[in-house]
Amino acid sequence: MNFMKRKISVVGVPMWLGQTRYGTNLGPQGIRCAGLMDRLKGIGQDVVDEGNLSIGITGCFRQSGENIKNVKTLVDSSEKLAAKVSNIIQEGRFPLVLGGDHSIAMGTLAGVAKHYKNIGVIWYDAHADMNTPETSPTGNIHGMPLAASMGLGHSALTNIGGYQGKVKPEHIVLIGARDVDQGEQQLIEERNIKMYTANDVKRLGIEAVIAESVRYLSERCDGIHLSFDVDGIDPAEFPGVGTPVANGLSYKESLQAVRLLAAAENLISAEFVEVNPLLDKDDVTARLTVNLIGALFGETAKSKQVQRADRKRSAEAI
Ligand code: Z70
Ligand code: MN
Ligand code: MN
Ligand code: MN
Repeated sequence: MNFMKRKISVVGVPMWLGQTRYGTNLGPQGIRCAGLMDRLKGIGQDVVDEGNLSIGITGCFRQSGENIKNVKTLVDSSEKLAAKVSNIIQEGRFPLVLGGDHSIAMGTLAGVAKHYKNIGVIWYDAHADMNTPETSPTGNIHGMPLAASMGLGHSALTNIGGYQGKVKPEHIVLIGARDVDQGEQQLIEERNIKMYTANDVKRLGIEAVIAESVRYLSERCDGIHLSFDVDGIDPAEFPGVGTPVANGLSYKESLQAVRLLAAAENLISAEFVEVNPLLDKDDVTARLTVNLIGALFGETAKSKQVQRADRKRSAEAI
């Protein structure tokens, strides 16, 4: 067996107020309806669905004069998620968080980092999500979670979980970046943050990039969190996203990436974010996201075939 057996707890976060397009709140249900639980059970993983977090639904956008939207709702839900994720780890289980827009990463990381001194983060994304209200072109919090988790930006965000500095800049690897704002680029250079742009991945190959990233983080960290924003993948293949950026990573490369991570013993948590079923075409983004999650937990092309045959047989038996 070349993948880890894990005790997985799924938690959905129907959040969309980290940006302004309604629909990422439907992401967790979209992913579930595409068959997530059956697929994970089908490969023998111990998995429970803990349902969706109940989160604030009122968004009134700019509540203050500052360049940041929906702070209060975002902080409240992040606190809930942090507590939930922390409990899951306390129980010896692996948190698999379904977004929701990427602002939810602030809560996930606050919950995970309570249990690890030095967490490593793989940030698979077209974006760097390292803005602060000073540098953000939009005021959208889904462009800020990595900065906030490093302790930079609005104090309401940096203090989520009751402590600052969940992640150190030298413990982050960005993969797939291709739409990085000026202030983010400056931060990446100043703090010497490791980044593989989408072009770097094409040049080096995804196998080498993942191997290098895992080696880099394993040398420095006591666990690795995967934060997978599906807009890292090219919008021609993953249309169901709110902020599409051309020239992305391919689905095939991404599947290979998660397959390689399936064997990583020090993978401690994961989240899949930014699936927007309202912008999707025939649920392709949700369905392929389930393939990615399946592969992260050990599903192979062969095991998928076997499962499909099993499902067909049991359907015929009814
Ligand atoms: C831009 C901003 C972003 C995700 C888009 C976009 C940020 N840099 N993040 N999609 N996940 O508004 O800060
Ligand atoms: Mn993102
Ligand atoms: Mn993104
Ligand atoms: Mn931009």
